[in-house]
Amino acid sequence: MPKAAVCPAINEPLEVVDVELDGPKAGEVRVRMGASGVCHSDLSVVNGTLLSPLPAVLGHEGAGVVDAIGEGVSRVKPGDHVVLSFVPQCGFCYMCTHDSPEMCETGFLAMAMGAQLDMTPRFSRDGAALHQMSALGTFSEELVCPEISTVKIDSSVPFTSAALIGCGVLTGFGAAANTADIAPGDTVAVIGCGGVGLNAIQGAKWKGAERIIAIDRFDTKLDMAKQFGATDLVNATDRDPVAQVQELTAGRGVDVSFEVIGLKDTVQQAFAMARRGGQAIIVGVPKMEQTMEIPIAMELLVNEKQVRGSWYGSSDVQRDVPRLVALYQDGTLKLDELVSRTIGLEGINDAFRSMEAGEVARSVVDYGI
Ligand code: COD
Ligand code: ZN
Ligand code: ZN
Repeated sequence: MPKAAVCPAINEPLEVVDVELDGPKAGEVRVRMGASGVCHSDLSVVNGTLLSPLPAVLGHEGAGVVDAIGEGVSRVKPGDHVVLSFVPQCGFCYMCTHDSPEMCETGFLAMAMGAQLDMTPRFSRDGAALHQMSALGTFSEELVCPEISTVKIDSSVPFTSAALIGCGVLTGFGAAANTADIAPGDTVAVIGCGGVGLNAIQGAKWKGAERIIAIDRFDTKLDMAKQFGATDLVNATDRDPVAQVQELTAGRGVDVSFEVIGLKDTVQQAFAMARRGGQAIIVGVPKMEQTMEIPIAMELLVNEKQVRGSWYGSSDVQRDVPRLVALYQDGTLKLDELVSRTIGLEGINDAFRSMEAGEVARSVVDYGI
């Protein structure tokens, strides 16, 4: 019986309890978890910003070792180390075959249902089904997930660092590397330097951006942004960040801006600080009812500005996870530095508090295997 952190209902603290886990069915694998990052979207499920069926085992950013496989599984075998993808990518649906596996139709259904591809979850408690966030539920010592949610990695990568690839790194790095059109020498701005924003900075640097303007409310986050490649630091609480960016760019604005928080105000700021012909890439997800205002004549037409959403960093996980692991191994990609603290499952509620207080890039649950 694995121990897991269960979210019983919106606005309730997570409960760490023993849960039942069924074995893997056809096309599924059982993974003994090595580590799980605590991401802002886990908190968004708890506070109701992100709708996900409850009660559920939360957690969607993890890595571990395969310990059993269901019928027909060929991608991985027991003993393999894997990073888990929070979007199952089938490779066959319309979106997967149109260069958009991050929007896999098969995967989205399972995610929306908080279940496996057959729409049933494998966790239960006292006989009642428990949903699995993103078809995973990485806040559990063990889980069962679709084979297509796993990507095999080199066993030399520590689980606490590998785990972060599964959400924060793919989302942030991919927004810059895959979604945005960044050319060598460009100037970019990243609004929000949490675990995901720091990876957008790393991705922009990898694409050859020359100036990277980091924007946050906390100087502690800006100091981290500098370590990750930012060249200019803007504290948004001092003065209007758009005005500060205009001053840093001779009044022109940036080639590409990233919003990595999920607030209407900062989405508007990202759009305003993009130069004529520039791009605003929206990574954060605001509340469902939020809309954005765009002056059509001046901004869309005359200024030819683009605004583009980036879901899961437009990632193809089978292509991008091995690329990120290689960049980590050659020292280009910082992962260890993203781990601010390691905790046990019982520390998750406090990890949410420290995330909101701006104390950490990432808290990571270390299962100690
Ligand atoms: N101005 C400047 N900075 C701000 C402001 C503001 N008004 N408000 C907050 N910030 C800073 C905070 O100080 C913090 O440093 C940062 O913004 C947010 O960081 P975290 O660590 O709280 O959040 P992340 O990096 O873990 O997650 C950010 C996301 C944008 C990914 C997340 O919040 C979100 O919207 N997730 C949904 C998008 C998505 O892809 N979800 C799928 C699974 S994550
Ligand atoms: Zn996440
Ligand atoms: Zn698909």
